[in-house]
Amino acid sequence: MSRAVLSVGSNVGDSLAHLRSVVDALADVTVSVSAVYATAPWGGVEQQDFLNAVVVVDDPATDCRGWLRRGQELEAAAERIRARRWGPRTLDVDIVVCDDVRSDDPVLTLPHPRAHERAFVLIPWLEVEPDAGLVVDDQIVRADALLSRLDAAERAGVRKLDQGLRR
Ligand code: A4P
Ligand code: MG
Repeated sequence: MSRAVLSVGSNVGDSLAHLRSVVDALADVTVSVSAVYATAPWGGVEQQDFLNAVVVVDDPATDCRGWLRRGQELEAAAERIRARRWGPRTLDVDIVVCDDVRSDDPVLTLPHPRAHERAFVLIPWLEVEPDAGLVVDDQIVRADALLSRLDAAERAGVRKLDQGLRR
């Protein structure tokens, strides 16, 4: 059994519908869903802005690998084509944390190795879990402290929208 924080993102096609497909598919196991945020692209690839959100899930029948698998099934259902690293995509489902698991396995690295430097993950996560914390360099650090370390420009690139994901 496990509880996971999922970061979902899309910048190709009907992005809101792609994010909703995750919330719809995981409705039975969803604990909380953040607002939707329009976010400037992270990672240096010139591309359209993303929509991002965070979904917290909890299911006795799903382990951490299971969340990865379910995320990849949803990516496949959104007809995601793996082209360029950090490039445009219909749907990306990343596992930010899963229970207290720490792993450097490239198939499932936990916590997600770049979550702590991404305002598009930290801002929606803090909205649903204001006391969230994350292990970075062997130390647990509050997500709000991680966010305050980022450039102001990075934080300003994450803007909350009025549309929600739950129906
Ligand atoms: N993998 C390992 N650990 C994890 C984990 N914790 N969660 C493996 C999910 N997957 C994990 O991922 C490559 C491999 O990572 C998978 O096979 C999985 O087993 P991928 O999704 O196929 O490749 P990718 O997404 O192109 O690469 P990467 O490094 O995962 O990219 P990211 O980190 O997902 O970044 N800017 C904004 N504003 N918003 C975004 O959502 N997303 C990206 C993609 C770039 N810039 C963005 C956004
Ligand atoms: Mg990914």
